Amino acid sequence: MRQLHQLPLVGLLLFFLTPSQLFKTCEVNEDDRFRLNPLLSTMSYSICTSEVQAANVLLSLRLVGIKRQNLEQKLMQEVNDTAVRKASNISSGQLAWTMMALGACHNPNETFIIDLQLVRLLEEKFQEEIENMRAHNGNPLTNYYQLSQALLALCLFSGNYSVTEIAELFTPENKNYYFGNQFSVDTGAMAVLALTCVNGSIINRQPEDEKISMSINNHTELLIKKILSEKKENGLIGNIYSTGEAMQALFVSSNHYNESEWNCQQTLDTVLKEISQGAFNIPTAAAQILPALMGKTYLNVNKDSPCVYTSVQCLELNMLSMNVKKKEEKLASIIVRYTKAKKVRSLYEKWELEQLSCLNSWELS
Ligand code: B12
Repeated sequence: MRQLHQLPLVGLLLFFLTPSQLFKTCEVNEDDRFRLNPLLSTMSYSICTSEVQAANVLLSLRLVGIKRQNLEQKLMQEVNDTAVRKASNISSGQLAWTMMALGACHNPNETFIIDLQLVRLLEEKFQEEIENMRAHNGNPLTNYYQLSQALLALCLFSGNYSVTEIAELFTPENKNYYFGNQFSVDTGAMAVLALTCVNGSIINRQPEDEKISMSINNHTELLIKKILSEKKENGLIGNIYSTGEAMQALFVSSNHYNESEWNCQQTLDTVLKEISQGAFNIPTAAAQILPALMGKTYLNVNKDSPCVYTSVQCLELNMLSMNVKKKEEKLASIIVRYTKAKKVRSLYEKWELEQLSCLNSWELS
């Protein structure tokens, strides 16, 4: 008999309160945020060529709360279109990404909601992956990264899946975590995120559930060990492109390793250096590293919470201006506008400080 599980809101709440699932993040500090500009440029200025890329970038921007009105609108249209017209024809991971991008948070003026039809479709695609594994020597239709994405989205959007089946499928020994003989850090990290969500959703804690939960917990612990064993001397985990998702996995499972095993700050510093050297010139790669640098994970996807936008004047200003002169002109004109608006005096003072620190950091770099 298939054991079905859903994630009600209460479950989500408990999940964040359960002491065994400790979240510990680190993030780029405010003064260094301008160093993320190249990522935003890559995401902003490249024309999205694929649905996956659009969903990836939209998800990333919404998770970290960076509002780019035109870009977000365009991406929203593109991803919405995928959900409405192409959902049946895309892969399990593509559908998961699409749903997560649309459901990352909620804007009052948006009409799109993750409807039950999409969730049911993803359940079907997930089952097709599993059936393919049964029929074809353990090989899914796509790969384990996508299987994990699908599970994560199902968990986040209260889809049905069998926790018993999950505990069997996601054992760390599974060959699908490897390409050749190499452990895929990206795949392991995505699985950790999915398993962490699933484990948080097991709320009944009947003896049977308890056993499954422990087994999933063990898988997570072993996967985290494998991920950490791929840590390089400079702090990267796997390679530069897998580091963001590995960081997310480590954020959500800090109960599975000791503080001495991972120096988050060292990883951040190395990634920032790589960014300045142009490592992330593909939108998907930029989109995959950004959330972790802002202390966010894919588990922060929450269709019921309003989208919160961070102050990014500093980033915007740096991007819009090609040199200090232009920057000063822009600053002056904005200051005039702000000075006129006396009502927002305190806001203005805060903003002015941000601009000054922005200019300083630009000039120092
Ligand atoms: C699964 C996977 C593969 C599988 C893909 C086939 C399969 N069995 O599904 C295999 C093992 C064949 C593979 C091969 C390679 N991969 Co690969 N792969 C992944 C992985 C883990 C998941 C991709 C996925 O399914 N995404 C989710 C779905 C929804 O998105 P998608 O866009 O539809 O996914 C497709 C593309 O990503 C494509 N693909 C996979 N790898 C690559 C690499 C490049 C350069 C391109 C253009 C496309 C591509 O295959 C996916 C399935 O159709 C990602 C990890 C990640 N963080 O994205 C790495 C990743 C995308 N791969 C990477 C690399 C480097 C490679 C190889 C160059 C490795 C090598 N040295 O041979 C080759 C190149 C393949 C190519 N098409 O040119 C890098 C890309 C780095 C970058 N510059 O952005 C990633 C990010 C891993 C990493 N951390 O280094 N890969």
